[in-house]
Amino acid sequence: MMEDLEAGITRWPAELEKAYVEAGYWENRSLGEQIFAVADQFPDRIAVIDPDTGLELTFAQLCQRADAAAARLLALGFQPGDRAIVALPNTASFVILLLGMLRASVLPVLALPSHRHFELKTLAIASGARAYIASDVVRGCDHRDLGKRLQEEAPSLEMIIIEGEPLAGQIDLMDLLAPPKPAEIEPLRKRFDALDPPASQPALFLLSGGTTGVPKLIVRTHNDYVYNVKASLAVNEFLETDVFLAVMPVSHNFPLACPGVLGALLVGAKTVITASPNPVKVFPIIAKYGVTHTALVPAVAQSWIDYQHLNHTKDLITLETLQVGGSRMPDSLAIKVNGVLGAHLQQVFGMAEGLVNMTRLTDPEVVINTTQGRPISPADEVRVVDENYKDVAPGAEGEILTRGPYTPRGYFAAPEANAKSFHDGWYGSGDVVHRRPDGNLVVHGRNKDIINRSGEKISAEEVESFIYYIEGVSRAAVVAMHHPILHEDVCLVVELTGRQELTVSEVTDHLDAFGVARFKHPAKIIVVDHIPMTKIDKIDKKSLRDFVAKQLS
Ligand code: AMP
Ligand code: DBH
Repeated sequence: MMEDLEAGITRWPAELEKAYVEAGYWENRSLGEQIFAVADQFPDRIAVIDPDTGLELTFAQLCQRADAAAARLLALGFQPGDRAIVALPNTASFVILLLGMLRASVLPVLALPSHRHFELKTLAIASGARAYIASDVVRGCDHRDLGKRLQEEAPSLEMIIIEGEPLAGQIDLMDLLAPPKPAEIEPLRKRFDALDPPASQPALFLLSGGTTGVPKLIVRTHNDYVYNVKASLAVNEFLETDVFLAVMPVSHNFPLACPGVLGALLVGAKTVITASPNPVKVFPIIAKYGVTHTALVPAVAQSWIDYQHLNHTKDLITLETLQVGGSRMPDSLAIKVNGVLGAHLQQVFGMAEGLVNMTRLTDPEVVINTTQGRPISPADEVRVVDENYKDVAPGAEGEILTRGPYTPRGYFAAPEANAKSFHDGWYGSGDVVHRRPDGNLVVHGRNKDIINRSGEKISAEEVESFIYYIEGVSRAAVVAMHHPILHEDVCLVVELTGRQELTVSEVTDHLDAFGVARFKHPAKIIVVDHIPMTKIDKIDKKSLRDFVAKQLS
Protein backbone atom coordinates (compact mmCIF):
# COMPACT_ATOMS: atom_id res chain seq x y z
CA MET A 1 0.00 0.00 0.00
CA MET A 2 1.08 3.55 -0.68
CA GLU A 3 1.10 4.57 2.98
CA ASP A 4 3.65 1.89 3.83
CA LEU A 5 6.04 3.35 1.30
CA GLU A 6 5.99 6.87 2.62
CA ALA A 7 8.24 6.10 5.59
CA GLY A 8 11.04 5.01 3.25
CA ILE A 9 10.91 8.11 1.05
CA THR A 10 12.90 11.27 1.72
CA ARG A 11 10.87 14.13 0.30
CA TRP A 12 12.11 17.49 -0.90
CA PRO A 13 11.56 20.31 1.63
CA ALA A 14 7.91 21.40 1.42
CA GLU A 15 8.70 24.95 0.33
CA LEU A 16 10.82 23.64 -2.54
CA GLU A 17 8.08 21.26 -3.66
CA LYS A 18 5.77 24.26 -3.75
CA ALA A 19 8.33 26.26 -5.71
CA TYR A 20 8.81 23.44 -8.24
CA VAL A 21 5.07 23.36 -8.84
CA GLU A 22 4.83 27.15 -9.12
CA ALA A 23 7.73 27.26 -11.55
CA GLY A 24 6.00 24.63 -13.69
CA TYR A 25 8.69 21.98 -13.28
CA TRP A 26 6.22 19.77 -11.49
CA GLU A 27 2.93 19.60 -13.36
CA ASN A 28 0.97 17.56 -10.85
CA ARG A 29 -0.07 15.18 -13.61
CA SER A 30 0.86 11.52 -13.46
CA LEU A 31 3.05 9.87 -16.08
CA GLY A 32 0.30 7.44 -17.10
CA GLU A 33 -2.32 10.15 -17.44
CA GLN A 34 0.02 12.25 -19.60
CA ILE A 35 0.83 9.34 -21.92
CA PHE A 36 -2.88 8.57 -22.25
CA ALA A 37 -3.61 12.21 -23.09
CA VAL A 38 -1.02 12.06 -25.87
CA ALA A 39 -2.52 8.80 -27.11
CA ASP A 40 -5.93 10.46 -27.27
CA GLN A 41 -4.46 13.05 -29.60
CA PHE A 42 -2.82 10.51 -31.90
CA PRO A 43 -4.63 7.20 -31.37
CA ASP A 44 -3.73 5.72 -34.74
CA ARG A 45 -0.06 6.54 -34.75
CA ILE A 46 2.37 3.69 -34.22
CA ALA A 47 3.71 3.88 -30.66
CA VAL A 48 5.84 0.76 -30.34
CA ILE A 49 7.50 -1.58 -32.79
CA ASP A 50 9.21 -4.77 -31.68
CA PRO A 51 11.13 -6.08 -34.70
CA ASP A 52 12.11 -9.23 -32.80
CA THR A 53 8.49 -10.40 -32.45
CA GLY A 54 6.92 -8.38 -35.23
CA LEU A 55 4.49 -6.73 -32.81
CA GLU A 56 3.43 -3.20 -33.70
CA LEU A 57 1.01 -1.22 -31.55
CA THR A 58 -0.69 2.08 -32.16
CA PHE A 59 -1.01 4.50 -29.25
CA ALA A 60 -4.65 3.46 -28.85
CA GLN A 61 -3.77 -0.24 -28.83
CA LEU A 62 -0.94 0.31 -26.37
CA CYS A 63 -3.21 2.14 -23.96
CA GLN A 64 -5.99 -0.43 -24.30
CA ARG A 65 -3.58 -3.23 -23.52
CA ALA A 66 -2.12 -1.27 -20.63
CA ASP A 67 -5.55 -0.81 -19.06
CA ALA A 68 -6.32 -4.49 -19.57
CA ALA A 69 -3.01 -5.39 -17.95
CA ALA A 70 -3.76 -3.03 -15.06
CA ALA A 71 -7.12 -4.74 -14.49
CA ARG A 72 -5.52 -8.18 -14.58
CA LEU A 73 -2.83 -7.09 -12.11
CA LEU A 74 -5.52 -5.97 -9.67
CA ALA A 75 -7.43 -9.21 -10.29
CA LEU A 76 -4.29 -11.11 -9.30
CA GLY A 77 -4.45 -9.35 -5.97
CA PHE A 78 -2.04 -6.47 -6.48
CA GLN A 79 -2.94 -3.24 -4.76
CA PRO A 80 -1.81 0.28 -5.59
CA GLY A 81 1.63 0.81 -4.07
CA ASP A 82 2.65 -2.84 -4.29
CA ARG A 83 6.00 -3.51 -5.94
CA ALA A 84 7.02 -6.03 -8.62
CA ILE A 85 10.51 -6.68 -9.90
CA VAL A 86 10.63 -6.32 -13.68
CA ALA A 87 13.66 -7.91 -15.32
CA LEU A 88 12.47 -8.17 -18.90
CA PRO A 89 14.75 -7.78 -21.87
CA ASN A 90 13.93 -5.07 -24.43
CA THR A 91 10.58 -6.13 -25.89
CA ALA A 92 7.24 -4.46 -26.58
CA SER A 93 5.98 -6.39 -23.56
CA PHE A 94 8.14 -4.22 -21.35
CA VAL A 95 6.42 -1.08 -22.63
CA ILE A 96 2.88 -2.46 -22.30
CA LEU A 97 3.62 -3.80 -18.83
CA LEU A 98 5.23 -0.56 -17.65
CA LEU A 99 2.25 1.48 -18.76
CA GLY A 100 -0.13 -1.07 -17.27
CA MET A 101 1.72 -0.90 -13.95
CA LEU A 102 1.57 2.90 -14.05
CA ARG A 103 -2.19 2.74 -14.61
CA ALA A 104 -2.65 0.32 -11.69
CA SER A 105 -0.07 2.12 -9.50
CA VAL A 106 1.83 -1.13 -9.09
CA LEU A 107 5.43 0.01 -8.85
CA PRO A 108 8.04 -1.59 -11.09
CA VAL A 109 11.43 -2.25 -9.53
CA LEU A 110 13.51 -2.08 -12.68
CA ALA A 111 16.10 -4.86 -12.61
CA LEU A 112 18.18 -6.33 -15.43
CA PRO A 113 17.82 -9.70 -17.15
CA SER A 114 21.49 -10.18 -16.29
CA HIS A 115 20.78 -9.99 -12.57
CA ARG A 116 20.89 -13.30 -10.77
CA HIS A 117 19.73 -14.85 -7.59
CA PHE A 118 21.86 -12.72 -5.28
CA GLU A 119 20.85 -9.36 -6.75
CA LEU A 120 17.20 -10.27 -7.16
CA LYS A 121 16.86 -11.68 -3.69
CA THR A 122 18.33 -8.55 -2.13
CA LEU A 123 16.10 -6.38 -4.31
CA ALA A 124 13.03 -8.38 -3.38
CA ILE A 125 13.81 -8.00 0.29
CA ALA A 126 14.64 -4.29 0.04
CA SER A 127 11.51 -3.49 -1.95
CA GLY A 128 9.08 -6.03 -0.49
CA ALA A 129 8.17 -6.93 -4.09
CA ARG A 130 5.25 -9.32 -4.51
CA ALA A 131 6.24 -10.57 -7.95
CA TYR A 132 9.18 -11.31 -10.18
CA ILE A 133 8.52 -10.66 -13.86
CA ALA A 134 10.99 -12.00 -16.43
CA SER A 135 11.41 -13.86 -19.72
CA ASP A 136 11.65 -17.65 -19.53
CA VAL A 137 15.20 -18.06 -20.82
CA VAL A 138 17.60 -15.21 -21.51
CA ARG A 139 21.13 -15.96 -22.69
CA GLY A 140 21.13 -19.41 -21.17
CA CYS A 141 19.66 -18.38 -17.83
CA ASP A 142 16.34 -20.00 -16.95
CA HIS A 143 14.37 -17.32 -15.10
CA ARG A 144 11.57 -19.76 -14.28
CA ASP A 145 13.89 -21.81 -12.07
CA LEU A 146 15.50 -18.65 -10.81
CA GLY A 147 12.04 -17.38 -9.83
CA LYS A 148 11.24 -20.60 -7.99
CA ARG A 149 14.47 -20.42 -6.04
CA LEU A 150 13.90 -16.75 -5.25
CA GLN A 151 10.50 -17.53 -3.77
CA GLU A 152 12.11 -19.86 -1.27
CA GLU A 153 14.28 -17.08 0.11
CA ALA A 154 12.25 -13.93 -0.40
CA PRO A 155 8.85 -14.68 1.10
CA SER A 156 7.25 -11.50 -0.26
CA LEU A 157 7.50 -12.91 -3.81
CA GLU A 158 4.12 -14.56 -4.12
CA MET A 159 4.00 -14.53 -7.90
CA ILE A 160 6.39 -15.39 -10.70
CA ILE A 161 5.24 -13.95 -14.00
CA ILE A 162 6.98 -15.30 -17.07
CA GLU A 163 7.07 -14.25 -20.70
CA GLY A 164 7.31 -17.40 -22.83
CA GLU A 165 6.59 -20.72 -21.20
CA PRO A 166 5.94 -20.46 -17.47
CA LEU A 167 6.24 -23.46 -15.15
CA ALA A 168 3.19 -24.85 -13.37
CA GLY A 169 2.11 -22.36 -10.73
CA GLN A 170 3.68 -19.44 -12.56
CA ILE A 171 1.73 -16.79 -14.43
CA ASP A 172 1.93 -16.28 -18.18
CA LEU A 173 2.84 -12.66 -18.96
CA MET A 174 1.08 -13.00 -22.33
CA ASP A 175 -2.24 -13.56 -20.53
CA LEU A 176 -1.60 -10.35 -18.62
CA LEU A 177 -0.74 -8.31 -21.70
CA ALA A 178 -3.30 -9.58 -24.20
CA PRO A 179 -5.66 -7.02 -25.75
CA PRO A 180 -9.03 -6.51 -24.05
CA LYS A 181 -12.31 -7.45 -25.69
CA PRO A 182 -13.80 -4.49 -27.58
CA ALA A 183 -16.65 -4.15 -25.06
CA GLU A 184 -14.13 -3.86 -22.20
CA ILE A 185 -12.16 -0.96 -23.62
CA GLU A 186 -14.33 1.94 -22.48
CA PRO A 187 -15.15 0.63 -18.99
CA LEU A 188 -11.45 -0.13 -18.39
CA ARG A 189 -10.50 3.34 -19.50
CA LYS A 190 -13.02 4.91 -17.11
CA ARG A 191 -11.94 2.68 -14.28
CA PHE A 192 -8.26 3.54 -14.49
CA ASP A 193 -8.81 7.21 -15.27
CA ALA A 194 -10.60 7.27 -11.93
CA LEU A 195 -7.67 5.52 -10.23
CA ASP A 196 -5.11 7.98 -11.59
CA PRO A 197 -2.59 8.52 -8.76
CA PRO A 198 -1.52 11.91 -7.39
CA ALA A 199 1.69 12.97 -9.10
CA SER A 200 3.46 13.26 -5.76
CA GLN A 201 3.32 9.47 -5.48
CA PRO A 202 6.08 7.08 -6.57
CA ALA A 203 5.90 5.98 -10.20
CA LEU A 204 8.72 3.44 -10.16
CA PHE A 205 11.94 2.32 -8.54
CA LEU A 206 15.30 2.57 -10.28
CA LEU A 207 18.44 0.79 -9.16
CA SER A 208 21.59 2.60 -8.29
CA GLY A 209 24.88 1.09 -9.32
CA GLY A 210 25.92 1.67 -5.77
CA THR A 211 29.17 1.48 -3.91
CA THR A 212 28.01 -0.72 -1.09
CA GLY A 213 26.93 -4.33 -0.89
CA VAL A 214 23.33 -3.31 -0.34
CA PRO A 215 21.46 -2.49 -3.54
CA LYS A 216 20.07 0.99 -3.38
CA LEU A 217 16.60 1.69 -4.65
CA ILE A 218 15.69 5.08 -5.99
CA VAL A 219 12.08 6.11 -5.81
CA ARG A 220 11.08 8.37 -8.66
CA THR A 221 7.78 10.19 -8.27
CA HIS A 222 5.50 11.03 -11.18
CA ASN A 223 6.26 14.72 -10.78
CA ASP A 224 10.02 14.42 -10.79
CA TYR A 225 10.24 11.69 -13.41
CA VAL A 226 7.93 13.39 -15.90
CA TYR A 227 10.10 16.46 -15.54
CA ASN A 228 13.26 14.38 -16.05
CA VAL A 229 11.79 13.18 -19.34
CA LYS A 230 10.50 16.57 -20.49
CA ALA A 231 13.70 18.45 -19.69
CA SER A 232 15.60 15.72 -21.59
CA LEU A 233 13.22 15.99 -24.54
CA ALA A 234 13.86 19.70 -24.86
CA VAL A 235 17.64 19.38 -24.81
CA ASN A 236 17.66 16.30 -27.06
CA GLU A 237 15.36 18.19 -29.46
CA PHE A 238 13.32 15.03 -29.88
CA LEU A 239 10.08 15.68 -31.77
CA GLU A 240 6.89 13.80 -32.53
CA THR A 241 8.09 13.00 -36.05
CA ASP A 242 11.25 11.34 -34.71
CA VAL A 243 11.82 7.64 -34.12
CA PHE A 244 13.60 6.43 -30.99
CA LEU A 245 15.54 3.18 -30.97
CA ALA A 246 15.68 1.55 -27.53
CA VAL A 247 18.62 -0.82 -27.73
CA MET A 248 20.40 -0.51 -24.37
CA PRO A 249 18.51 -2.26 -21.54
CA VAL A 250 15.44 -0.11 -20.93
CA SER A 251 15.51 -0.77 -17.20
CA HIS A 252 18.27 1.84 -17.23
CA ASN A 253 17.28 5.42 -16.67
CA PHE A 254 19.17 6.62 -19.74
CA PRO A 255 17.26 4.77 -22.53
CA LEU A 256 14.06 4.88 -20.49
CA ALA A 257 13.75 8.51 -19.55
CA CYS A 258 16.53 10.74 -20.89
CA PRO A 259 14.33 11.21 -22.96
CA GLY A 260 14.20 7.58 -24.14
CA VAL A 261 11.10 5.44 -24.44
CA LEU A 262 9.08 7.63 -22.09
CA GLY A 263 10.11 10.71 -24.06
CA ALA A 264 8.87 9.18 -27.29
CA LEU A 265 5.58 8.24 -25.62
CA LEU A 266 5.16 11.73 -24.17
CA VAL A 267 5.49 13.42 -27.56
CA GLY A 268 3.53 10.87 -29.55
CA ALA A 269 6.52 9.46 -31.42
CA LYS A 270 7.49 5.96 -32.41
CA THR A 271 9.72 3.68 -30.33
CA VAL A 272 11.52 0.75 -31.89
CA ILE A 273 12.58 -1.62 -29.13
CA THR A 274 15.05 -4.42 -29.65
CA ALA A 275 17.39 -6.50 -27.54
CA SER A 276 20.68 -6.70 -29.39
CA PRO A 277 22.92 -3.69 -29.99
CA ASN A 278 25.03 -5.73 -32.43
CA PRO A 279 25.38 -3.55 -35.56
CA VAL A 280 24.80 -6.55 -37.83
CA LYS A 281 21.34 -6.91 -36.35
CA VAL A 282 20.49 -3.36 -35.48
CA PHE A 283 21.66 -1.41 -38.54
CA PRO A 284 19.00 -2.98 -40.81
CA ILE A 285 16.41 -2.15 -38.15
CA ILE A 286 17.52 1.49 -38.16
CA ALA A 287 17.17 1.53 -41.94
CA LYS A 288 13.82 -0.25 -42.01
CA TYR A 289 12.08 1.97 -39.47
CA GLY A 290 13.86 5.24 -40.15
CA VAL A 291 15.33 5.58 -36.67
CA THR A 292 16.41 9.16 -35.93
CA HIS A 293 17.57 9.01 -32.29
CA THR A 294 19.15 6.46 -30.00
CA ALA A 295 21.10 6.21 -26.74
CA LEU A 296 24.23 4.10 -26.35
CA VAL A 297 27.10 3.43 -23.99
CA PRO A 298 30.55 4.25 -25.40
CA ALA A 299 31.48 0.60 -25.99
CA VAL A 300 28.47 0.08 -28.23
CA ALA A 301 29.06 3.39 -30.02
CA GLN A 302 32.59 2.12 -30.65
CA SER A 303 31.28 -1.14 -32.13
CA TRP A 304 28.93 0.78 -34.44
CA ILE A 305 31.74 3.06 -35.57
CA ASP A 306 34.07 0.12 -36.24
CA TYR A 307 31.39 -1.71 -38.19
CA GLN A 308 30.35 1.28 -40.24
CA HIS A 309 33.96 2.19 -40.91
CA LEU A 310 34.50 -1.25 -42.45
CA ASN A 311 31.19 -1.71 -44.21
CA HIS A 312 30.08 1.77 -45.27
CA THR A 313 26.43 0.74 -44.96
CA LYS A 314 23.64 3.03 -46.10
CA ASP A 315 21.59 1.97 -43.09
CA LEU A 316 22.16 5.06 -41.00
CA ILE A 317 20.87 7.72 -43.34
CA THR A 318 17.98 8.72 -41.08
CA LEU A 319 20.02 8.69 -37.88
CA GLU A 320 20.25 12.28 -36.65
CA THR A 321 21.33 12.21 -33.04
CA LEU A 322 23.36 9.69 -31.12
CA GLN A 323 23.37 10.08 -27.36
CA VAL A 324 26.32 8.47 -25.62
CA GLY A 325 26.63 8.11 -21.85
CA GLY A 326 26.82 5.76 -18.91
CA SER A 327 30.59 5.83 -18.78
CA ARG A 328 33.21 8.32 -19.89
CA MET A 329 33.42 8.55 -23.65
CA PRO A 330 37.04 8.95 -24.73
CA ASP A 331 37.51 12.18 -26.69
CA SER A 332 39.19 10.12 -29.41
CA LEU A 333 35.97 8.15 -29.91
CA ALA A 334 33.69 11.17 -29.71
CA ILE A 335 35.53 12.80 -32.59
CA LYS A 336 34.61 9.91 -34.91
CA VAL A 337 30.86 9.83 -34.36
CA ASN A 338 29.82 12.48 -36.79
CA GLY A 339 32.26 11.59 -39.55
CA VAL A 340 31.67 7.84 -39.51
CA LEU A 341 28.03 7.48 -38.45
CA GLY A 342 26.81 10.74 -39.94
CA ALA A 343 24.91 11.58 -36.75
CA HIS A 344 25.22 14.41 -34.27
CA LEU A 345 26.74 13.33 -30.98
CA GLN A 346 25.18 14.28 -27.67
CA GLN A 347 27.20 13.32 -24.64
CA VAL A 348 25.10 12.43 -21.61
CA PHE A 349 26.41 12.25 -18.07
CA GLY A 350 23.54 11.20 -15.90
CA MET A 351 22.58 9.14 -12.91
CA ALA A 352 19.53 7.18 -11.85
CA GLU A 353 19.64 9.38 -8.74
CA GLY A 354 18.60 12.34 -10.87
CA LEU A 355 20.91 14.95 -12.39
CA VAL A 356 21.34 14.62 -16.13
CA ASN A 357 23.93 16.60 -18.07
CA MET A 358 23.92 16.82 -21.83
CA THR A 359 25.91 18.65 -24.44
CA ARG A 360 23.66 20.77 -26.64
CA LEU A 361 23.26 19.99 -30.32
CA THR A 362 24.20 23.58 -31.14
CA ASP A 363 27.38 23.51 -29.05
CA PRO A 364 30.70 23.94 -30.84
CA GLU A 365 32.17 20.64 -31.93
CA VAL A 366 34.98 20.86 -29.42
CA VAL A 367 32.47 21.10 -26.56
CA ILE A 368 30.50 18.12 -27.84
CA ASN A 369 33.62 16.03 -28.30
CA THR A 370 35.45 16.85 -25.09
CA THR A 371 32.86 17.54 -22.38
CA GLN A 372 30.04 15.59 -20.78
CA GLY A 373 27.66 18.50 -21.02
CA ARG A 374 25.78 20.63 -18.54
CA PRO A 375 22.57 20.22 -16.52
CA ILE A 376 19.39 19.90 -18.55
CA SER A 377 17.32 22.05 -16.17
CA PRO A 378 17.88 25.64 -15.05
CA ALA A 379 16.78 24.45 -11.61
CA ASP A 380 19.58 21.88 -11.35
CA GLU A 381 22.19 22.98 -8.84
CA VAL A 382 25.72 21.67 -9.15
CA ARG A 383 28.66 22.22 -6.83
CA VAL A 384 32.19 20.97 -7.24
CA VAL A 385 33.74 20.38 -3.82
CA ASP A 386 36.84 19.12 -2.01
CA GLU A 387 36.96 16.33 0.57
CA ASN A 388 35.55 18.69 3.22
CA TYR A 389 32.59 19.60 1.03
CA LYS A 390 34.05 23.08 0.44
CA ASP A 391 33.63 24.51 -3.05
CA VAL A 392 36.84 24.27 -5.04
CA ALA A 393 38.15 27.24 -7.01
CA PRO A 394 36.25 27.82 -10.27
CA GLY A 395 37.49 25.33 -12.85
CA ALA A 396 39.34 23.12 -10.37
CA GLU A 397 38.70 19.40 -10.09
CA GLY A 398 36.50 18.11 -7.31
CA GLU A 399 33.58 15.91 -6.48
CA ILE A 400 30.19 16.79 -7.84
CA LEU A 401 27.26 17.52 -5.56
CA THR A 402 23.80 18.16 -6.91
CA ARG A 403 20.21 18.82 -6.06
CA GLY A 404 17.20 19.84 -8.04
CA PRO A 405 13.63 19.11 -9.08
CA TYR A 406 14.29 15.58 -10.33
CA THR A 407 17.09 14.58 -7.96
CA PRO A 408 15.51 12.77 -4.99
CA ARG A 409 16.77 13.56 -1.50
CA GLY A 410 17.54 10.03 -0.43
CA TYR A 411 17.52 6.35 -1.33
CA PHE A 412 14.51 4.24 -0.40
CA ALA A 413 14.58 3.17 3.24
CA ALA A 414 18.37 3.32 3.49
CA PRO A 415 19.45 5.70 6.27
CA GLU A 416 23.06 4.49 6.27
CA ALA A 417 23.52 4.85 2.52
CA ASN A 418 21.83 8.23 2.73
CA ALA A 419 24.22 9.42 5.41
CA LYS A 420 27.07 8.58 3.05
CA SER A 421 25.70 9.94 -0.22
CA PHE A 422 23.52 12.87 0.78
CA HIS A 423 24.87 15.97 2.48
CA ASP A 424 22.35 18.62 3.53
CA GLY A 425 20.11 17.55 0.68
CA TRP A 426 22.94 17.46 -1.87
CA TYR A 427 23.54 14.14 -3.60
CA GLY A 428 27.21 13.26 -4.00
CA SER A 429 27.64 10.80 -6.86
CA GLY A 430 31.37 10.38 -6.19
CA ASP A 431 32.25 11.56 -9.70
CA VAL A 432 35.31 13.78 -10.01
CA VAL A 433 34.73 16.58 -12.48
CA HIS A 434 35.77 20.07 -13.40
CA ARG A 435 33.41 22.76 -14.55
CA ARG A 436 34.45 24.91 -17.46
CA PRO A 437 33.62 28.61 -17.66
CA ASP A 438 30.86 27.75 -20.16
CA GLY A 439 29.24 25.52 -17.52
CA ASN A 440 30.07 22.23 -19.19
CA LEU A 441 31.39 19.46 -16.99
CA VAL A 442 34.31 17.22 -17.79
CA VAL A 443 34.40 13.89 -15.94
CA HIS A 444 37.90 12.95 -14.81
CA GLY A 445 37.24 9.91 -12.68
CA ARG A 446 35.54 9.06 -9.45
CA ASN A 447 35.99 8.77 -5.72
CA LYS A 448 33.86 5.72 -5.34
CA ASP A 449 34.79 2.12 -5.18
CA ILE A 450 33.04 0.87 -8.28
CA ILE A 451 33.99 -0.57 -11.63
CA ASN A 452 32.12 0.95 -14.56
CA ARG A 453 32.02 -1.94 -17.00
CA SER A 454 30.60 -0.46 -20.14
CA GLY A 455 28.00 1.49 -18.21
CA GLU A 456 27.14 -1.30 -15.76
CA LYS A 457 28.24 -0.24 -12.31
CA ILE A 458 29.82 -2.89 -10.09
CA SER A 459 30.46 -2.42 -6.40
CA ALA A 460 33.96 -3.62 -5.56
CA GLU A 461 32.97 -4.21 -1.96
CA GLU A 462 30.09 -6.43 -3.00
CA VAL A 463 32.27 -8.71 -5.14
CA GLU A 464 35.05 -8.79 -2.52
CA SER A 465 32.62 -9.94 0.15
CA PHE A 466 32.03 -13.17 -1.80
CA ILE A 467 35.71 -13.76 -2.57
CA TYR A 468 36.53 -14.00 1.12
CA TYR A 469 34.55 -17.23 1.29
CA ILE A 470 37.04 -18.92 -1.03
CA GLU A 471 39.40 -21.18 0.86
CA GLY A 472 42.90 -19.76 1.12
CA VAL A 473 42.01 -16.14 0.30
CA SER A 474 43.42 -13.99 3.06
CA ARG A 475 42.88 -10.61 1.44
CA ALA A 476 40.96 -9.59 -1.67
CA ALA A 477 40.62 -6.37 -3.60
CA VAL A 478 38.54 -5.77 -6.70
CA VAL A 479 39.63 -2.91 -8.95
CA ALA A 480 39.01 -1.64 -12.45
CA MET A 481 41.41 -2.59 -15.18
CA HIS A 482 41.54 -1.25 -18.69
CA HIS A 483 39.60 -3.16 -21.34
CA PRO A 484 39.87 -2.16 -24.99
CA ILE A 485 36.14 -2.52 -25.67
CA LEU A 486 34.36 -2.29 -22.33
CA HIS A 487 36.79 0.45 -21.25
CA GLU A 488 36.84 -1.05 -17.75
CA ASP A 489 36.61 -4.61 -16.54
CA VAL A 490 36.84 -6.35 -13.19
CA CYS A 491 40.26 -7.34 -11.87
CA LEU A 492 40.70 -9.28 -8.65
CA VAL A 493 43.89 -8.98 -6.65
CA VAL A 494 44.36 -11.55 -3.89
CA GLU A 495 46.73 -12.57 -1.13
CA LEU A 496 46.62 -16.33 -0.62
CA THR A 497 47.62 -18.56 2.26
CA GLY A 498 48.14 -22.27 1.90
CA ARG A 499 47.69 -22.18 -1.86
CA GLN A 500 49.59 -20.74 -4.79
CA GLU A 501 46.97 -20.15 -7.39
CA LEU A 502 43.41 -19.00 -7.93
CA THR A 503 41.87 -19.30 -11.37
CA VAL A 504 39.19 -17.22 -13.06
CA SER A 505 37.06 -20.30 -13.61
CA GLU A 506 37.17 -21.24 -9.93
CA VAL A 507 36.09 -17.74 -8.98
CA THR A 508 33.34 -17.78 -11.61
CA ASP A 509 32.00 -21.09 -10.29
CA HIS A 510 32.13 -19.70 -6.79
CA LEU A 511 30.24 -16.52 -7.73
CA ASP A 512 27.75 -18.52 -9.78
CA ALA A 513 27.02 -20.61 -6.71
CA PHE A 514 26.15 -17.42 -4.85
CA GLY A 515 24.06 -16.22 -7.80
CA VAL A 516 26.10 -13.12 -8.55
CA ALA A 517 25.42 -11.56 -11.97
CA ARG A 518 28.00 -12.60 -14.53
CA PHE A 519 28.94 -9.04 -15.49
CA LYS A 520 30.42 -8.63 -12.00
CA HIS A 521 32.74 -11.62 -12.24
CA PRO A 522 36.49 -10.89 -12.35
CA ALA A 523 37.99 -11.29 -15.80
CA LYS A 524 41.53 -11.38 -14.43
CA ILE A 525 43.14 -12.46 -11.19
CA ILE A 526 46.51 -11.31 -9.92
CA VAL A 527 48.06 -13.08 -6.93
CA VAL A 528 50.36 -10.89 -4.84
CA ASP A 529 52.31 -11.22 -1.61
CA HIS A 530 51.01 -7.95 -0.22
CA ILE A 531 48.08 -5.81 -1.20
CA PRO A 532 49.07 -2.17 -0.58
CA MET A 533 47.39 -0.60 2.44
CA THR A 534 46.86 3.02 3.43
CA LYS A 535 48.02 4.52 6.73
CA ILE A 536 44.62 3.84 8.24
CA ASP A 537 44.84 0.18 7.23
CA LYS A 538 42.42 0.25 4.34
CA ILE A 539 43.23 -1.27 0.98
CA ASP A 540 44.93 1.40 -1.11
CA LYS A 541 42.79 1.12 -4.22
CA LYS A 542 44.49 3.94 -6.03
CA SER A 543 47.96 2.44 -5.92
CA LEU A 544 46.46 -0.97 -6.60
CA ARG A 545 44.82 0.31 -9.79
CA ASP A 546 48.17 1.78 -10.86
CA PHE A 547 49.86 -1.53 -10.03
CA VAL A 548 47.31 -3.49 -12.06
CA ALA A 549 47.67 -1.11 -14.99
CA LYS A 550 51.48 -1.63 -14.94
CA GLN A 551 51.16 -5.39 -14.64
CA LEU A 552 48.89 -5.58 -17.63
CA SER A 553 50.64 -3.09 -19.89
P1 AMP B 1 23.94 5.13 -11.50
O1 AMP B 1 24.06 5.91 -10.22
O2 AMP B 1 24.02 3.69 -11.33
O3 AMP B 1 22.77 5.56 -12.29
O4 AMP B 1 25.21 5.49 -12.38
C1 AMP B 1 25.50 6.82 -12.63
C2 AMP B 1 26.97 6.96 -12.75
O5 AMP B 1 27.39 6.57 -14.06
C3 AMP B 1 27.48 8.37 -12.60
O6 AMP B 1 27.57 8.77 -11.26
C4 AMP B 1 28.84 8.25 -13.28
O7 AMP B 1 29.78 7.65 -12.42
C5 AMP B 1 28.56 7.27 -14.41
N1 AMP B 1 28.32 7.99 -15.68
C6 AMP B 1 27.16 8.15 -16.33
N2 AMP B 1 27.34 8.82 -17.47
C7 AMP B 1 28.65 9.12 -17.57
C8 AMP B 1 29.46 9.81 -18.52
N3 AMP B 1 28.95 10.34 -19.64
N4 AMP B 1 30.78 9.93 -18.26
C9 AMP B 1 31.32 9.40 -17.14
N5 AMP B 1 30.60 8.73 -16.20
C10 AMP B 1 29.29 8.58 -16.42
O1 DBH C 1 24.79 5.69 -16.18
C1 DBH C 1 23.68 6.15 -15.90
O2 DBH C 1 23.04 5.80 -14.91
C2 DBH C 1 23.10 7.21 -16.79
C3 DBH C 1 23.76 7.57 -17.94
C4 DBH C 1 23.24 8.56 -18.75
C5 DBH C 1 21.90 7.82 -16.46
O3 DBH C 1 21.22 7.47 -15.33
C6 DBH C 1 21.38 8.82 -17.28
C7 DBH C 1 22.05 9.19 -18.43
O4 DBH C 1 20.24 9.43 -16.92
